[in-house]
Amino acid sequence: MYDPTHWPTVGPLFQALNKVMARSGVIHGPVTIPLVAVLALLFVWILIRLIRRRRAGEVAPGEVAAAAPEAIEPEAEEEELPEEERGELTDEEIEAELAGELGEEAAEPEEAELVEVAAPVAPPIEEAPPEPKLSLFARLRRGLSKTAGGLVGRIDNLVRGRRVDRDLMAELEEILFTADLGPAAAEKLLTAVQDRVREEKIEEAERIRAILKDEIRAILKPHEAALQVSADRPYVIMVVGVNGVGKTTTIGKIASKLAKEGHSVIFGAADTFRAAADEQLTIWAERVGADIVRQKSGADPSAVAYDAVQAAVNRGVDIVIIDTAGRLHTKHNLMEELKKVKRVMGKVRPSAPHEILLVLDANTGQNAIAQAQSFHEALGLTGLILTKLDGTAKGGCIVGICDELATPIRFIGIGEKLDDLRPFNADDFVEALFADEGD
Ligand SMILES: Nc1nc2c(ncn2[C@@H]2O[C@H](COP(=O)(O)OP(=O)(O)OP(=O)(O)O)[C@@H](O)[C@H]2O)c(=O)[nH]1
Ligand SMILES: [Mg+2]
Repeated sequence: MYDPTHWPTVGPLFQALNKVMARSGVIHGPVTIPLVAVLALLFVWILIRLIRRRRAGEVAPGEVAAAAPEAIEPEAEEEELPEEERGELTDEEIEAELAGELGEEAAEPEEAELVEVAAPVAPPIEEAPPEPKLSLFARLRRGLSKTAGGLVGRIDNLVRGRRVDRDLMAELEEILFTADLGPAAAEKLLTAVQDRVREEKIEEAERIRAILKDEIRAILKPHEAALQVSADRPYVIMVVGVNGVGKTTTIGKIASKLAKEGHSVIFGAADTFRAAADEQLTIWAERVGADIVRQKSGADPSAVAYDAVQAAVNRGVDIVIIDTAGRLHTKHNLMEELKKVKRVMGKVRPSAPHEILLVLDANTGQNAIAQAQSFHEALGLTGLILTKLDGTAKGGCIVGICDELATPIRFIGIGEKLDDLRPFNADDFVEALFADEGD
């Protein structure tokens, strides 16, 4: 039997425990000692774990004693606690503490904010590295390949391995007059070939190719004249042309170039005729970081143009570009409307518009010459832009246009991307047009 008198030296706690055990009659004798020892060890083990966790920052100071008995599943209990009861630390304090512990890593949210602020509002304009000369030429060549198929390709087929004779000259005449050059330019080129053949007594037909190349270069060369923005402010550019030739797209591309040169730009959405025309221009304004003046659909285009120039004056903007609705050059009233747009801008600034650019679609072929003549008569063009030279067999019309009009060619369009609008360079153009298949 268990005898409590055997344990006179133990403390009052053990004595009380012994009494309870003895009365219960369930546990007898020395079993009590190991049981107490196991409980004590368990208590010490829990205590050590809590201390370790506290050092690791998992338990708030002051929680150790209270947590000890239930500390076996502390994490589960923490999750169940409502947000406001989860310790004394607020979210800000936790962040501050993390910042202290993690050092630089804790600065991450601030960095993210900075990136957001610095990010451009509009999609970035691609900053492609400058293309090497060869690649630029290759792209123009690729763009003109169909043109070459139309004019130069036919000449190549004609002269290959043949001698100059009456038949050959008749076939050459037919090619030149059906190649979108326009009758005047075709006549001029034919006469030049006949003269050189006679003077130099040329017998090999293949030499005709070089003669034509020289003659075409001579026609195009005087038309090289890049767009130069003078010091007069605001510098006003008005863009005109028939429907769908690429006016609005070209305005976006020009504005992008000017903005990159450091000029501020404002658009005048004077195409109030076509639904969604101003939205198209607004998208470009966002892309290139330009301002835009627009009015409701159907408004008087000359009023929009007037407002745009006036806004540029008020805001000190460098360049105004006026987009106009596409129109057939044969429609008298629509051409009169354009004259009015031009006139009212002169009321804000007598020198405005400084540039009146006609956009021509190279696919139009010979009709581009008639368009250029009509727009020039009505407005007095200062420059031409020939778009869509990529993938057309009718690019030869550029020769006819240059032969008929003294107007310079400011740009050529060889695709839909931003950098597909290029200043016109006669040498590059002729080289690309006459490049051999393997080039
Ligand atoms: N392939 C090719 N497409 C072009 C070029 N320039 C413009 N375009 C495309 O031609 C289409 C018509 O362009 P817009 O700028 O809307 O023409 P627009 O003259 O303003 O048309 P309207 O305002 O309706 O008279 C668009 O799909 C342009 O992307 C070019 O050089 N090459
Ligand atoms: Mg347009």
